[in-house]
Amino acid sequence: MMIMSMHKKVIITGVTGQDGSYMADLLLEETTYEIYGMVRRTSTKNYKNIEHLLNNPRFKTVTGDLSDSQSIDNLVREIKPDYFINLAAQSFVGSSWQIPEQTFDIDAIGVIRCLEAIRKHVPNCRFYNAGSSEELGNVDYSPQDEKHPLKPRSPYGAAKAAARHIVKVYRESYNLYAIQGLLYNHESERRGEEFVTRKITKNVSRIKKAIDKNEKFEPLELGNIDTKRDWSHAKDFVRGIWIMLNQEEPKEYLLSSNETHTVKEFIEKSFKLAGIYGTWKNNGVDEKYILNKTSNSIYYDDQILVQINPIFYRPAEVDLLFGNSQQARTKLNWEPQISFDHLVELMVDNDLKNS
Ligand code: NDP
Ligand code: GDR
Repeated sequence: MMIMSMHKKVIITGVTGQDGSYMADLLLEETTYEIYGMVRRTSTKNYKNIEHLLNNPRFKTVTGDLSDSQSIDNLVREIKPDYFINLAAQSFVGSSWQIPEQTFDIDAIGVIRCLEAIRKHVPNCRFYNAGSSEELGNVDYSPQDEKHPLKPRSPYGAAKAAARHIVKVYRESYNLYAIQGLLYNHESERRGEEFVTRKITKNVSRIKKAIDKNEKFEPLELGNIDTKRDWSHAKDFVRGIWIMLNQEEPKEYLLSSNETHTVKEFIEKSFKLAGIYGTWKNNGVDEKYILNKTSNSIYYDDQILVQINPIFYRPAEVDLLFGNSQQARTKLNWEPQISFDHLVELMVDNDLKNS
């Protein structure tokens, strides 16, 4: 494969995912660069998030896998990218206890594979790796800033923390522009359906449809709903990543909304936006969100909207994440545009319309 171009070239891994697809959208809109979206071989294509890009002449899919160093090396050698944005990962914290080796292989060793290819073939390429507030784990103080120690609580968090160290080692050893942002939770209409926000909004839509038709419905089942997260919209965060990658010096920043909310709050807001009102009863594993009684349906009596299923509990939980992104706001002139309330609204509306 011989690739000649006047335009700068960007490799985005994880392009079929939430952040990768928004990053491709952003760069196609705001730059003239050529985007190489790395996809991995799957039996059934999962191009839902990038379908709208497939006819764009500046967007190409290329095949590679973070578990395969040869594939990464080949892509970097052939494309000679100006930017390499690594958004691919085993990104689900809950699964990282079931597949710890695979999680570490992709989320930590995979980063070495990218860095090695860059060091060898394109040392001037700017590299971004997706870091996470999960690296901070059971936090020492709130809100957390860039100085907070790494205290991961999951194989996923440990892998991302290891990646942070290796990115720093390569930056300092080989003088690479290699950084790992520290990003708090970000969600969207493209969020994977197993993450709690999307799981909630999809199920609110399912329950809303049943209620409208006077049909019985199964409750939404969740794990620990008292945990607190600092949620933003993914579109705001890919913009932050791009600004971070285009500074004079390679410096790492924390991106967050600077607010924290419980999973319970997310549940209540989502149901309310669909016109469904409930009341919490009991505590812990017996806690339930019960549909408020109205006069117009037999099924409206004691219908459970949400209940706890301990299979969704994690072996170790991160109870509270609450970021302080003041550095990014001051030095990068970055700020999220989409509020928590607006995020929930966008996600609920989208699922009510499309699922
Ligand atoms: P998604 O789960 O939506 O996307 C993950 C992407 O990685 C998918 O495109 C997936 O491909 C790809 N992928 C998984 N394994 C491999 C592999 N072995 N080789 C190549 N590609 C692979 O994640 P997000 O978009 O939400 O997150 C992007 C990055 O940011 C991840 O690294 C995540 O850990 C990190 N992060 C995310 C946060 C968030 O709140 N969203 C917060 C902090 C960090 P496929 O479609 O084939 O499965
Ligand atoms: P998180 O996101 O672990 O913060 O990782 P997730 O949405 O999975 O969980 C958030 C919180 O909700 C609790 N929870 C449940 N979670 C899921 N998925 N399913 C449930 O049924 C459920 N019930 C309760 C969880 O225990 C947790 O406390 C996300 C990912 O995007 C990572 O890749 C990223 O690095 C971090 O955010 C920052």
